[in-house]
Amino acid sequence: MPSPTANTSIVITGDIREFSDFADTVNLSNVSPSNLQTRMFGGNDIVTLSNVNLGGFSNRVNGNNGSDQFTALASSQTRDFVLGGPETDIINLTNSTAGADWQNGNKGDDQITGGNQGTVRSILRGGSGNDTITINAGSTHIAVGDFGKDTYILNGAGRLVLRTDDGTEEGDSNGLVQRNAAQNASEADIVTNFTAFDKAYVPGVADSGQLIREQVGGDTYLKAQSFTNGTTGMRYIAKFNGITAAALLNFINNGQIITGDAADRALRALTPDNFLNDANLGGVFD
Ligand SMILES: [Ca+2]
Ligand SMILES: [Ca+2]
Ligand SMILES: [Ca+2]
Ligand SMILES: [Ca+2]
Repeated sequence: MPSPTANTSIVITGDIREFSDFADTVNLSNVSPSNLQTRMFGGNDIVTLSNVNLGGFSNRVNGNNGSDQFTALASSQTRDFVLGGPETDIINLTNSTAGADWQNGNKGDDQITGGNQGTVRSILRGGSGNDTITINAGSTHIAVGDFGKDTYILNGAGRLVLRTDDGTEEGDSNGLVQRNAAQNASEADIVTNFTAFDKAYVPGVADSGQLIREQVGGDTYLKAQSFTNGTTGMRYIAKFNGITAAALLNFINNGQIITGDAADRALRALTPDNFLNDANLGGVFD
């Protein structure tokens, strides 16, 4: 039951706060406590997260329907759990300096940007749709595009989980997210600025011997035609912009493109409960 009044929330139970179906503009620092599970409901909401650190995830907020925008206050030190919900959302926590945030765009073509910090990684997920995930310079984060044609912009250091036919379906607040790799080159994810500081995990592929490289111009597609769930036929895992096939082979040989059990474990570790309990996720992304 949404609040009947824009920019105003009601607490439904002891743990759930609900704003209105209108376009709310809110600063969660002005509501107390700010760590209730907060639903923004319909409308194009503009949400500034609270900078009050209450332990655990200090902001837990879902934009729900509408094209919603989420930002943090300057130098915010909170851990946050932000879901865009359906439609085109922007979750830009550049102002946050703590990291260890969970940012998931869910359905729609979303823009996800992680906090500016040195070593504590956030999880930046696109959900379904064609999402853009940005890691700012000087930061390191885990980036998961999920289904759709996603673009990874690696100005900092990334730990990418690329989608393949790995036989799993990751649930989110809006239901299942399909993970299959692309059948056509034009539908493949795009990775930009992949360097010696980045790693990419390829779950659902048994070993690096299954990986195929196809250079087109100055860019190289990473492909496979055999997957652990039994899928056969060529699939496009991602396009690495500005990377030659020889350079991509070097990344594979250097252990920066990770397949097999290590990649599957990394994907499976990405649950909110795991992450809340251990922001380092047992070190599977080191
Ligand atoms: Ca909304
Ligand atoms: Ca939304
Ligand atoms: Ca999305
Ligand atoms: Ca996506």
